[in-house]
Amino acid sequence: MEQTFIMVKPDGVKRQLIGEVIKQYEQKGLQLKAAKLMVISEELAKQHYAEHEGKAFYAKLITFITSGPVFAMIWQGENAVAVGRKLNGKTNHLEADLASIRGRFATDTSLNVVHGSDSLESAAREIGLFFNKTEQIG
Ligand SMILES: Nc1nc2c(ncn2[C@@H]2O[C@H](COP(=O)(O)OP(=O)(O)O)[C@@H](O)[C@H]2O)c(=O)[nH]1
Ligand SMILES: [Mg+2]
Repeated sequence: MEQTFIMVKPDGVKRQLIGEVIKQYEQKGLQLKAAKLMVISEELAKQHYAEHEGKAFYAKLITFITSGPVFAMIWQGENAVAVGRKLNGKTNHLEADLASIRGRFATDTSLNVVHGSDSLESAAREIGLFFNKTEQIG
């Protein structure tokens, strides 16, 4: 069993897509292990997106991800990391499969509705950044 960190980004929360995202993950058979609505601090945003520091879109990304509430979640299941990437769709909304969350709802590569961990290592790191042990269902 794997766990992955999935987050509805500020654009998705504003557009009332939390329920839609949860529905996709539930219908694909993953189990919800933790969830919370929160505003990301600049410090947490920089830790979460440390790999992108120095890139052209970095400043815009930090501003965007801290611009309003996000809905952070842990989902568990077989191949949860790969399933999450597939359900979310490709980063660039023009390349995302039209059946994926980004393919259906993203309007821009920056405003792409959801985040999903890209590996088991990232998932463990991101889960640790966002959730205490007491917030997770065992
Ligand atoms: N404007 C812009 N934003 C980008 C670009 N690449 C990535 N981003 C943003 O930065 C986030 C993190 O990038 P990345 O880890 O590569 O993509 P992800 O793992 O699919 O979310 C993406 O989800 C986008 O919100 C880009 O080329 N242009
Ligand atoms: Mg990524």
